[in-house]
Amino acid sequence: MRSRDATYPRVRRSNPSMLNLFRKRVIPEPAAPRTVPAGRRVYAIGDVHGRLDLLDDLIARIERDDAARPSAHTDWVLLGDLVDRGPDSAGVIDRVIRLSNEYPNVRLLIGNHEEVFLGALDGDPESLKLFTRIGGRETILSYGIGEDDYDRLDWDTLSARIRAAVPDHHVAFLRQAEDVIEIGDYAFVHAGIRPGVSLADQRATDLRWIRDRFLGHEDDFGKMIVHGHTITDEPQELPNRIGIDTGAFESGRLTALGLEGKSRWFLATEGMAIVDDREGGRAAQP
Ligand SMILES: [Mn+2]
Repeated sequence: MRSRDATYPRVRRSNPSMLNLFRKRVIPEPAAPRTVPAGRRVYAIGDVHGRLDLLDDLIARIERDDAARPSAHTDWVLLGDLVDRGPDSAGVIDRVIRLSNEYPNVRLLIGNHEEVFLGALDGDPESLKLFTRIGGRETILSYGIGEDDYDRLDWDTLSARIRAAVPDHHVAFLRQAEDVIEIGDYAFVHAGIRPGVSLADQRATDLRWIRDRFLGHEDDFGKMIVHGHTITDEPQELPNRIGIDTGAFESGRLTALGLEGKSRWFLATEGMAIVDDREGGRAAQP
């Protein structure tokens, strides 16, 4: 889709026919309702960030919601950023793996935090340093490495300890995470997409990290984009995108979007924040 053209000629109010002509071009027609294919139901889950307590709660809510609706083929889409910041990233990955064993269609998108975690697990020193600056400390501790060791070990030793501590099946699970999932008129990504570039041609770095260029874009993207990555107090439901990262790791509010036919609905945990008494409080985004 092309973006709105700022140089488009101004229309004088005295010429209604011209106004209508230009309106057609400039103001999008009301879009047909976005749908998922008949017989399917989708639940997309926002950034979990180590909050196993909230993930358990939300999964139970989704299971009740799904059971209360007519039988359907149900997809679970995790929008990425399972890890970091919250206290139990290892437990969250275990839980999602268990979910994928319980249900046939559980799919994970790779978030920027998984990207950095995988880089650290590959032994890349810069990734490890970045990892520790964006909440990776909590992930490392959740794999049983002690706080004293975390503080004391040099980078090389810490890197080796992390690689030894994270089970192979966790690494394999993260490595099979996807960058884009398309279902009907919806496309699910972690962060967003670059305007003016087709879904097929998007760069991984945009899909996992983009903010302003995507968030500020007001025109249609073709598909309705469902994303996490950028925190808002409430889910953001706009004509061209739906953001469902409600900052669970500190708000206690983990949000899911349900989709079926033309319908959309939100499910969320109640919003019990954990107390964060660490020095400096939470890290800045990302
Ligand atoms: Mn995130």
